[in-house]
Parts: sequence; structure tokens; C-alpha cells
Amino acid sequence: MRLFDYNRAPNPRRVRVFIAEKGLEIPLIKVDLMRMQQLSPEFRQINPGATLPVLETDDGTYISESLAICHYLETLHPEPALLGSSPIEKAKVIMWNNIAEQGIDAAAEVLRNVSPGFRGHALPGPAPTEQIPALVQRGEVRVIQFFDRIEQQLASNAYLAGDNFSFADITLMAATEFADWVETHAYATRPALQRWYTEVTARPAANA
Ligand SMILES: N[C@@H](CCC(=O)N[C@@H](CS)C(=O)NCC(=O)O)C(=O)O
Repeated sequence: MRLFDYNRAPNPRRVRVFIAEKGLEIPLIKVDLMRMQQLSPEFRQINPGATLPVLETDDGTYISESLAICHYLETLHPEPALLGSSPIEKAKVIMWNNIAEQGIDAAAEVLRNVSPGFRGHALPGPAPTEQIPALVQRGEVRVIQFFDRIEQQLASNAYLAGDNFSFADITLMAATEFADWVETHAYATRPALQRWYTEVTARPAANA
């Protein structure tokens, strides 16, 4: 197995942390997003959507989408369970993972429409897309709304999906860090998020 990865991007980070939490070792193949290597014909053979991460399995299948990759790895290596154990827990992990992904999307809406580095590439994928300045402010509203919802959940739950650390926390960790790229400093004003962030980043896998 190999993971196509870029160390600074939030979605590949989710999968690297998941792999580290499982105690697995999967070789990383760097695809440099700053140099737009994801748009090369070679990489588009691997993932026509031109996004990272992508897992190449031992039989040569390419799996994109972080949740799909982690679901595959969880099936092969069920312990420790990071996608929930009981039916209810599994549903809550997917639910909160999907909500946490909205935080990444909201921060991306700001970043990709304001940063000169994303001119002509405001959306991932091979088609050129122009920035829309009005989306910056709308994205900022989304980011605040997102973290307010998260704060409410973490105020009465140890972890995002309930009592146990899960992939939803990994996604939220990536979202929280990524939101800092657009100067959100979400945890500075949200005590439950701060408490949770301190705890999850103390886990050894958080360095992945
Ligand atoms: N839904 C996908 C999102 C993948 C994604 O958007 N990855 C970003 C990096 S965080 C990317 O590859 N961007 C390429 C680009 O901006 O061209 C997932 O869950 O993995």
C-alpha cells in the first residue's frame, strides 16, 4: 500500500493521523500541491478529481476521499476502532465527521477566494475556476457558525461523537488547524474547543 500525500494539506493529514492512531506504517508518496503536481496527467490517471489523499491498495486499486480510505483501513485493522463500535456510535462518528468536514470546506471557501496562490484555481479539480471575492465574507460566516456548533457539542461531550476518540475528532483537528490559516483562532474564544484541542493534540498520532 502507498498513500499519495502532501504534508501541509488538511485532508491528507486526516488520513496520516488515522494511520498513526492505528499503528500502521504506509509509505507516503509526495504530490506537491504548491507545484500543482495533482494536475499532472500522471496523477490524473490515479485520481481524475485531482485531489489528495489517495490510497493505492496492494491490488493496485486507487481509493480517494479520506473517509473511504479510513473505512477501508478500519475494515482491515478494526482495532482501535476509530469509526465507532455499536451501530449508533458508527452513525454518530460518520455524522460528526461529515459536520467536521464542513469546517474544512468553510475555511477553504475563505482561503481559496482570498489567497493569490489560488487565482484561477478557486476550486480543486482540473477545470480553471476564478476567485469570487464575495465568498470570502460568506466563508467567514460559515466558519464562525461551524465553530459555534462544535463548541456546543464539545461543551457536553468529551469527544466530538460522544465518549470516545474517533475519526470525527481527527477531522475536526484538521479543520481547526486549517481554519487558523484564515486567522480564525477558533479556540481562543471557545473554552470547550480549547479543552478538546489540548487533549487531542497531546496524542502521539497528532504529530503525523
Ligand atoms: N473530500 C476529499 C477532499 C480532498 C481535497 O479537497 N483535498 C485537497 C487537499 S486538502 C486537494 O487535494 N486539493 C487539490 C487542489 O486544490 O487542487 C477528501 O475527503 O479527501
